[in-house]
Amino acid sequence: MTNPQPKPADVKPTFTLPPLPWPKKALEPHYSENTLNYHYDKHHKAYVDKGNELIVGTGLEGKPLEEVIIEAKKKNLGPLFNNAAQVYNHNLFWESMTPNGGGTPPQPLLDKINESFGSFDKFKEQFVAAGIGQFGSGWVWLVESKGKLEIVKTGNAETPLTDGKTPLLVCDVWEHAYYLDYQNRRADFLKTFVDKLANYGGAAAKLKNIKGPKP
Ligand code: MN3
Repeated sequence: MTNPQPKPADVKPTFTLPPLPWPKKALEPHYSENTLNYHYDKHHKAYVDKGNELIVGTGLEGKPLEEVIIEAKKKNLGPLFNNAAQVYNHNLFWESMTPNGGGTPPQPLLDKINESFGSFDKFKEQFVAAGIGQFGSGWVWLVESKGKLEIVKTGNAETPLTDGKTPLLVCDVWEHAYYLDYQNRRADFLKTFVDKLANYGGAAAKLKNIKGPKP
């Protein structure tokens, strides 16, 4: 343990750990409180704390999270980018799951999924396959880009935000995300995610919120 530097009371940290959107047991049996005790309390919090350490002196202190991520990438601040992006990615991951998740996506998301992937079943197959195909640590995303939906996979902390795409839904495929509940069975975790955990209502709301010309 290192002693934290005293901070002036009026300086708010740039990165904060937002509360989970549901009680820790709410996703059981598909995603356990035990996993969240590590994944949220330890892993996610560590990215918040490390990000707040690394941002000092960069001129990005106090900027919105998305801006820090994009600027850190542009300026080649690798460690700051990694921690800031991991804060964002985990925030979105918690929002991407909900008790009694899965089911059929509400409109207008369902129409866009059908248009972009052929059918909801094909979307789920492609999303699971992308997550299985991400070698090592990373993320699988449903994003909006130029009026279309896409499935994107990224390695480590990488996020489609830096490519100008709007994330709607994300699944964490780092081993720490699923190992306690699923051990090495990443495919089972991904199938459970799309069928039982995914917050399609939340993704539909994010799609509706996209600014700019509607396709
Ligand atoms: Mn994680």
